[in-house]
Amino acid sequence: MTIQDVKFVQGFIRLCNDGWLQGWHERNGGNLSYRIRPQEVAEVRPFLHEPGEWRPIGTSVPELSGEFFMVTGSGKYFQNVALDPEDTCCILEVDDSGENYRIHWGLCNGGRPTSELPSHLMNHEVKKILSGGKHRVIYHAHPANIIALTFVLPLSDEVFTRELWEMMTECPVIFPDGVGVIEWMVPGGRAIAVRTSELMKKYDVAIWAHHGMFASGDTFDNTFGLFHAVEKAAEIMVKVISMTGGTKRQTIQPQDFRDLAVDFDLTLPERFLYEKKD
Ligand code: 2HA
Ligand code: ZN
Repeated sequence: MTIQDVKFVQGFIRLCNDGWLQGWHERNGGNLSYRIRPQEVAEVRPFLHEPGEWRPIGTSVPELSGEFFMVTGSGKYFQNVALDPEDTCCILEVDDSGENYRIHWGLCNGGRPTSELPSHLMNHEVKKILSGGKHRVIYHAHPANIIALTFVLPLSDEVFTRELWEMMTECPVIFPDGVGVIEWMVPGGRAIAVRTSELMKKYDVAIWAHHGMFASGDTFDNTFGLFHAVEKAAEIMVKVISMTGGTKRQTIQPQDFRDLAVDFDLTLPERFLYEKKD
């Protein structure tokens, strides 16, 4: 038996490879983290080694004290994760204060966890609390169509949510809470982590203008599926704008969304169902 026989490790690797195959991970773009269940920590325990030094996370996540995470490494390529998980990923532990981490497995040729570790862990902290412990996956990638839209649409949660919902009937079913958008910020630090985790209190998706997207979910499948649905809706929007300059001949109307909400037992916030001027 190897660590790759453990189910969550397989799910982690599969998501990385699926994201690579979608074209969302040029070079070392994107990162993934998974909050490991206690019984899963026990499953991988035989493969863990003496932990490394405690190092600062760069922010404070006291609700995650003592938790173990599997995360991708800084500068590592998603296309290589399936080929060599032990070089490209690591398993780390958060200390009691929630301010430091140490590595128990992986990054066997050196390196550090993802440069977006502060954003990942702050998002995990928010989602762990709000989902009652259900959410375990935080995924960041650079999907081209959603990035393209951040040059064209106003950077507002209402506009992005409404336009994406209109592109595919299933969208409001898949992300009924909508999506959040952040103006361009320097990546990798605490400031963008704080802004993103604020949005994660309301949404499962946060879009970083001219950079990419974060999604949170309970399972690898649901998190990837959510990400995929948002990016596909963005792709349709890009095609519509490319064909027409943005004028739709017909679309899904606010009352259509209200009818959908009744039949699908959804709560769709009215602030996304505004009347359009044209
Ligand atoms: O290169 O995606 O945001 C990794 C990243 C940083
Ligand atoms: Zn990025």
